[in-house]
Amino acid sequence: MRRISLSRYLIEEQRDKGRIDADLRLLIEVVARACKRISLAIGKGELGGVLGSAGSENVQGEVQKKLDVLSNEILLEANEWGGHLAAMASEEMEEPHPIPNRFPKGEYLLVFDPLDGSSNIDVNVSVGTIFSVLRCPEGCEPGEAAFLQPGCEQVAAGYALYGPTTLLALTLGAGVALFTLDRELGSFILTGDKLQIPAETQEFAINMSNQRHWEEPMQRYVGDLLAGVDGPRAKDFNMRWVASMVADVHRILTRGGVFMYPLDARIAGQGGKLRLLYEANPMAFIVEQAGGAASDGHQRILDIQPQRLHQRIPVVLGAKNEVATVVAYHRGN
Ligand code: P6P
Repeated sequence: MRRISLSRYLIEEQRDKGRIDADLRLLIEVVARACKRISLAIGKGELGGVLGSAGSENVQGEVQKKLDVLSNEILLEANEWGGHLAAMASEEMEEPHPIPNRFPKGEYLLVFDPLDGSSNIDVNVSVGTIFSVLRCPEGCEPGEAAFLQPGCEQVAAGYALYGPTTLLALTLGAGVALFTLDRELGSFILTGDKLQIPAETQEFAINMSNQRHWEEPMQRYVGDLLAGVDGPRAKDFNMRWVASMVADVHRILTRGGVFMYPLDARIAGQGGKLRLLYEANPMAFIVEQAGGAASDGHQRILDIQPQRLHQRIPVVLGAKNEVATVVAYHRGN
């Protein structure tokens, strides 16, 4: 593996492969730099005075952590002056964030979850930033409607994982690359490329405490997993649940598995728990680019036409054959 920097990787994608233009290269570099700042803030923990609640709620009605607010501000400030964006949207803001008139505007839309899994911060468990890049439709005002594009329209997606090391996973539509932050250099260095998720797995990720609320097909599917080698699946399964989507998805990208946040009776009225535009879509793009699959239990996530900026959906993603099995259970096969 050539240990090249993210900057060199992006230059090669632009100059040698013509896969991205200068504005998209700048966008990814700016987001990566913002993630480095977020990583630094998280790393200080209590010493940085950034733990605990911000004393406010976000558009989702969730209590905001100080780091949710700080991470959101870091991403907004980093991205508004470069001239590469038409607008931004975030889990933490009800409406899209327009580019201030004092700055030039570009053709890209950036939508992100600035700090996913933030309930884990105060207990020092990995959290992450998830981002998705779309093109602003020609002649379209960069308001909410501009963002309501199916996930198959994404031109790039990625996540930063703030764990024992800070990692950046990135897809530009031709495979998934992985970068590790070299804290001495302050650069993301390529440490993985063309990542692949095995089609089969014996490891699933779900919050089992919600079991009694799931729809019948999911109850039956997970029940058969738990029955192990004596059950209809005729093999034993292991379970993991970090409750940080970035950490769970990264494990799947690294060693396989299937991740599920299904509908349940508590949240059926909301359409699910995870958000389509800045959690499900970017992760689905990454997972499919690594040979996996991503469904809402019935259809491909990347084909879903969003109706609202903060729309929620059920999510099943990871090992292609295991996702197909979950869909088959939902179809009653
Ligand atoms: P639960 C974090 O809040 C998140 O949005 C995802 O990162 C994670 O997979 C899920 O919710 C965890 O939900 O209900 O298990 O706490």
